[in-house]
Amino acid sequence: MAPAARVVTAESINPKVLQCEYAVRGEIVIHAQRLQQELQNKPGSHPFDEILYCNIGNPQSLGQQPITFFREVLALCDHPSLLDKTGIHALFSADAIARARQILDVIPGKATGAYSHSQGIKGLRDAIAAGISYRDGFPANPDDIFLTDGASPAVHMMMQLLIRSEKDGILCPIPQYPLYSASIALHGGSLVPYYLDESTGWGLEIAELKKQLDDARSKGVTVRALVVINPGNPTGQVLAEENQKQIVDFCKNEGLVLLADEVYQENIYVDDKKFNSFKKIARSMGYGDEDLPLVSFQSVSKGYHGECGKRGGYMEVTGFTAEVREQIYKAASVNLCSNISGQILASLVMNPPKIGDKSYESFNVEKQGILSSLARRAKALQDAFNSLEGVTCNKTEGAMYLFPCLHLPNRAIQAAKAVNAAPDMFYVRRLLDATGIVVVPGSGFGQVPGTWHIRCTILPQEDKIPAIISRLKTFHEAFMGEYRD
Ligand code: DCS
Repeated sequence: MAPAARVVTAESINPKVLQCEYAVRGEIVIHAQRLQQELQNKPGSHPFDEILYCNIGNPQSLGQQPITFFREVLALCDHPSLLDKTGIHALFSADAIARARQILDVIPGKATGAYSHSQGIKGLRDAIAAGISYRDGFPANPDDIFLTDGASPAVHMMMQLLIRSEKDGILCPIPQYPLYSASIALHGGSLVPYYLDESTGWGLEIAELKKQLDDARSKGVTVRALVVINPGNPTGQVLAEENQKQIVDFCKNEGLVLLADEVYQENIYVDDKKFNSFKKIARSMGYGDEDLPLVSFQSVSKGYHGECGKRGGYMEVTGFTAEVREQIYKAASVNLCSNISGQILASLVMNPPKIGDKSYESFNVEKQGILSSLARRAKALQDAFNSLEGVTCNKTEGAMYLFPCLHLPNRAIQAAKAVNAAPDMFYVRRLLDATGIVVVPGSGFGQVPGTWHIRCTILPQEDKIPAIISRLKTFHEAFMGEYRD
């Protein structure tokens, strides 16, 4: 009997799914996993003995330890009968015990295994709003907070809300973190690119925003929102306050929703830059709720805590009408609720131990230890990239990545063409095969046509960095030796 025709084929699924791309977990990572399997099955089968994953911002997968206070509170919330055990004070710090009790008191039924309110547990939203007010010096409203399973679902929710057809556009930075391009593709909208200026440290120019906006409008696209990632991914720049004010004014004047991706707000490595939330900037300019629709995305995945697998985060939604807010709430309620551990972590991230609390000192040692190590790693890798022939690398002021530019010789570009690969993919593939180092080609993030980049995280543990640098240098010299024009 002839095999039955398959009911679902690549041709018959939603074309928007086919169209969507996500390079951070794309082809090169699949190849790396294959190499890892080969190394396991046959040690010595490659010129390296381990795969070094510098492709994804996933700190704990590379050995970063979780913050003790956060995990103590989580453990106690998840297993509250521990709180009644004798000897509990020998195992957990007094303020973690107090915090867990406080959190359990605001969870209906004290049960982390129960669904919560679809926006997230009210008492945790109160804590997050208090944390935002403390950070910004302007009030925050717990009813504006929507707790989510990380920032990703929050971004999808906003795209779902704003995109009606391919005639709706979203202004996105190029290079950008591909969640945005993927989400816009999945929701059937149009990505309107604005280019960050590499020559000025990935500057965000208002003239460029205006040019791209006018261009999109002239093609009949209704531009609905502007995405700003600050600190930047993959570009690592931290916006100056003046620049942020210009961006706020631009959105206000042009009638755009400002989608502020602020997930790297704790990851700043230079003394002359500081994180300012867009809400703080807007409020400091005297703009209230009615002046500007603004969404701020925050996540437990990044910062010094890097709790990616716990899937926690929130969006703070301001400047929308009550009617629209109801619709956002309805969309959130279709998912029932975000996971409770993630909700608890989001409340902790926004309200960590304070000076005077029992855990403060040890907490601060852990936090500063991680952040200062990340700053050293960023600097060491940045210097290494800049020391390579034909490579220039802007400073990583914040976030978790370097995005060096590869000025590749023509012969390398031709060699890439001959195997049908983009030149940055060709380089990344050769790097992986020779060294086991996994980075992502710049094309996955978007780049000025004709320029080639790679994105490399700063996350491998510090003791691995010298070996990574030396492998990188050896590889690059050999590569240039082979292809130099
Ligand atoms: N926004 C930005 C700018 C990000 O970099 C990420 C994750 C997210 C949102 C979503 O994270 P969560 O859903 O976990 O909150 N960064 C990806 C990256 O570039 N590497 O790893 C993941």
